[in-house]
Amino acid sequence: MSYVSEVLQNLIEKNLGENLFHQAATEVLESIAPVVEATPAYEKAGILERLTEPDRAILFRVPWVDDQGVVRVNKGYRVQFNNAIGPYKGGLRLHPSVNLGVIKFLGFEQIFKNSLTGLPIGGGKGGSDFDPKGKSDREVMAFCQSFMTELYKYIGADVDVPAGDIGVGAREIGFLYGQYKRITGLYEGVLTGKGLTYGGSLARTQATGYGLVYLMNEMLATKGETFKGKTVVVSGAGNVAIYAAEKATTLGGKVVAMCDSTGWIYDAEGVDLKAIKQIKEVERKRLREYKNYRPNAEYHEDGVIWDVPCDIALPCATQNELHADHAATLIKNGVFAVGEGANMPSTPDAIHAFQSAGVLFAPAKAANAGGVATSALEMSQNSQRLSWTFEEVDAKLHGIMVGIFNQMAAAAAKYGHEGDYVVGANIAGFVKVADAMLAQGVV
Ligand code: NDP
Ligand code: 2IT
Repeated sequence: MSYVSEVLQNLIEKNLGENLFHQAATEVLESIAPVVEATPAYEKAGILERLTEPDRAILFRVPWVDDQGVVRVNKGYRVQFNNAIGPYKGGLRLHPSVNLGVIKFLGFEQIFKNSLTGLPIGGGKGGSDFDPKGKSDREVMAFCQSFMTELYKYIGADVDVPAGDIGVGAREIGFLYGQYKRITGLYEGVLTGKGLTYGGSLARTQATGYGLVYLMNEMLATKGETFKGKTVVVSGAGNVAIYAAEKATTLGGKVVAMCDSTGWIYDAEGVDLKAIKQIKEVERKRLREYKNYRPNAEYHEDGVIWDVPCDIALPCATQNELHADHAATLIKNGVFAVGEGANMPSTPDAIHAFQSAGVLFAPAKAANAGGVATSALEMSQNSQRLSWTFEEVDAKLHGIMVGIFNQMAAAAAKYGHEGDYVVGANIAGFVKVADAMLAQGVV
C-alpha cells in the first residue's frame, strides 16, 4: 500500500465518525500524492502523519444563563492544527451542527488555505454548537463571555488568532474581544474581524466575497471571459455571499438568486443587495422578507437554488450544499464556472462532474482565502499600530488573490494536471507547510 493510502486508512480508522474530516483529508492527500511520491524525505519525516494529527484539540464546557434565568450548556472547541508557518489562524463557527469532526475538517483546510495566501499564518479553527438564531443580544454576549473565559488561556496575538465564520460576525467578535481584554488586560490583535473603532481592518467585512470574485476573474480570463453580462447564482445570504454578490455585480454580472437556510429568492432583474443587507445584516431576519422590497421577485422553500440556470455559480453557504445531482442540473443549464466561497461546499462527486464536463472550478481553499488573508493584514496593522485605507487593503487583497491563482495554476501544470485547480491548490498549499515542517525537525 502506498504511503498516502496507509495514512488515509489509519486516519479513517482512528477518527471514527469524523466524516467531514475524512472527506477533506482524502481530497488533499490524494491530490498531493505525486509530490509525496517524488519527495521521499516527506515519508521519512512522517510529514503526513504529523500534518493530519492536530497539534492539540481543546474541548470545553460553555455555561451561560438565558433570558428566562435558565442555565444552558454548550460545547466549545478550538483545534490548533498546525503552526509550521505562523501562529494558528482561523475562524470560530457558531451553529447547532458544530462537532469535533466539523472543526477538524475546517482546521485542516485552513492549513493549506493560509499557506496559499503567502502570509505567515498557521491553521486552526474553533466554535460551538450554540445557535445564535433567535437569541437576544444579551444572551449572545453571555455566551461569548463564557466561551472566552475558557478560550483566553490558549490564544494570543502571536499564538492563535481566531476570527469569524458562520454565526460569528462583528457583534460576536466585539463581545469576545471585550472579555479577552478584561481578563488579560492586554490590548492586542488577538482576534480579527474587529470593529473599525477598536483595531479592525477596513475591507475585512468585504474580503472573502470580493476575494472570491477577484480569483474567479483571473480564472475566467484564461478563457478570455469576464463577469460582464454573466448570470450569477450565489448560495447563502451571509457575509461571504453578500460581498461576493456585490463585487460580481460591480464587475457587470447579474446575480439572480440567493438563499438562506429556509428558502431561496429569484429576482430576474438582479437582486437588490441593499434589501438583502437590511434583512440579513441589520434585522437578522429570514430571506422571505425580500418580497416586501421586491414584490415581483419569487421566494421558494421547495426545490433548490441550483435549479436556476446561470453562467457562474458561487456556493457561499455551507459544506456539502452542492451535490452531484445539483451539478448535473447546473451543467445541463450551461454553467461555465463554479467558485467555492464556502468551505467544502461541493461534494467530491459534484467536483468530479464539473471537472469532467470542462466547467472551470475554483476550490474553496484558494477561492475563499481572501478573508483570512485580510485577517492577516489586520494582524499586521495591529502590530504596527496603524490602519491602512480601504483602497490599500483592497489592492493588497487583489494582489494576493492573483498570486493564489498563479500559484495553483503553476502547481497543477507542473505536476501534469493543467487546469485542475483542486490538485494545484492542494499541492501549492502543502509544499510550503511540509518544507517548513522538514526544516523544523520532528516536533
Ligand atoms: P454567515 O453566518 O454570515 O452566513 C451563512 C449563510 O449561509 C446564511 O445565509 C445561512 O442561512 C446560510 N446557510 C447556512 N447553512 C445553510 C444550509 N444548510 N442551507 C442553506 N443555507 C445555509 O457565514 P459566512 O458567510 O461567514 O460563511 C459562509 C461560508 O463561507 C462557510 O462555509 C464559511 O466557513 C465560509 N467562509 C467564511 C469566511 C469569512 O470570512 N466569514 C472566510 C472563508 C470561508 P441563515 O441566514 O438562514 O442562517
Ligand atoms: O474559513 C475561513 O477562512 C474563515 N472563516 C476566516 C478565518 C480568518 O481567520 O479570518
